[in-house]
Amino acid sequence: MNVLQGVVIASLSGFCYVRTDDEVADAVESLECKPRGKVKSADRIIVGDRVAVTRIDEKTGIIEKIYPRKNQLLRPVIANVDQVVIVMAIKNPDLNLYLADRFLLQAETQHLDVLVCLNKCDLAAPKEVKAAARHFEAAGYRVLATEAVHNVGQRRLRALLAGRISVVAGPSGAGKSALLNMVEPGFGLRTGSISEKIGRGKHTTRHTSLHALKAGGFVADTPGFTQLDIVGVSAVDLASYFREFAGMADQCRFRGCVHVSEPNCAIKAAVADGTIRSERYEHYTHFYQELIDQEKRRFH
Ligand SMILES: Nc1nc2c(ncn2[C@@H]2O[C@H](COP(=O)(O)OP(=O)(O)O)[C@@H](O)[C@H]2O)c(=O)[nH]1
Ligand SMILES: [Mg+2]
Ligand SMILES: [Zn+2]
Repeated sequence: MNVLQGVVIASLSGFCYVRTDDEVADAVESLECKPRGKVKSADRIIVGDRVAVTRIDEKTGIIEKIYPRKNQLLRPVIANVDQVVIVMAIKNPDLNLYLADRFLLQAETQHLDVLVCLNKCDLAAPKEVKAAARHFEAAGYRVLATEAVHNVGQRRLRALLAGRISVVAGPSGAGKSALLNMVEPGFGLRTGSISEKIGRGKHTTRHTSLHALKAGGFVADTPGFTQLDIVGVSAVDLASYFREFAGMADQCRFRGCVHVSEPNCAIKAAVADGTIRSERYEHYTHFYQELIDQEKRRFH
């Protein structure tokens, strides 16, 4: 029997669509599959799952096995995600660093690699782009300056997506779909202004699916983190999700210092001398308070 390995790229009305590893790069074909009975009862198959498939004919197959998941995002539901690409426009919509740090926090809580794309760089002076990039770089993140509509950053983004499963995240209108189209013009994803988006979308159900890249790997066409609540984090652990805090926290005077009102806090000292950016610290204290409020509500 011909058993193939592949990745579930979509799941619709009881069928899974599997892209097998030996699929020629240009083909958009996938096998329409049903799981064998014993597989079905064992676990729900989700997009991103690696599976073993027996081919029945040209177009269909049977899923024999689901391989263990490396991880699983809940919103959108997707397995085996390697990285999140956080897309922020420098203008239109205006760059919102608070929102960006919220996206970063979510990526950290899910233990995902992060790439930040600063998009629409054509709409700002280079000086402005550099200053924005510094916010992320100082926090320990890779930043790519892009112009989706002018193919700026195309080759580098392509290389960073190759061979991995990536999810894009970022505010509506930042250029997520445009960037994916830049990487792979064949995707033909819909792009548009925010006002155009409000008009449509209401009646279109959006299913999570993965698009295969020519260089190998996949990207999800649904925006990552469709819910921006901070979940699965306790206030006392928040600092561990701020990369640039990590190496310093053990120098605080008090064990269990949460870097808010304690004296002799190494994090606050680092903010004062400019080692940690004050915006990042400010956002930390916002999130901290939000988590404390959440915890209060839960226990009273
Ligand atoms: N000026 C400029 N416009 C862009 C750029 N990237 C995307 N856009 C435009 O921004 C709008 C929103 O893009 P879209 O990809 O739909 O954003 P999404 O909501 O994040 O998927 C579209 O009208 C795009 O043409 C860019 O680099 N520069
Ligand atoms: Mg889009
Ligand atoms: Zn401290």
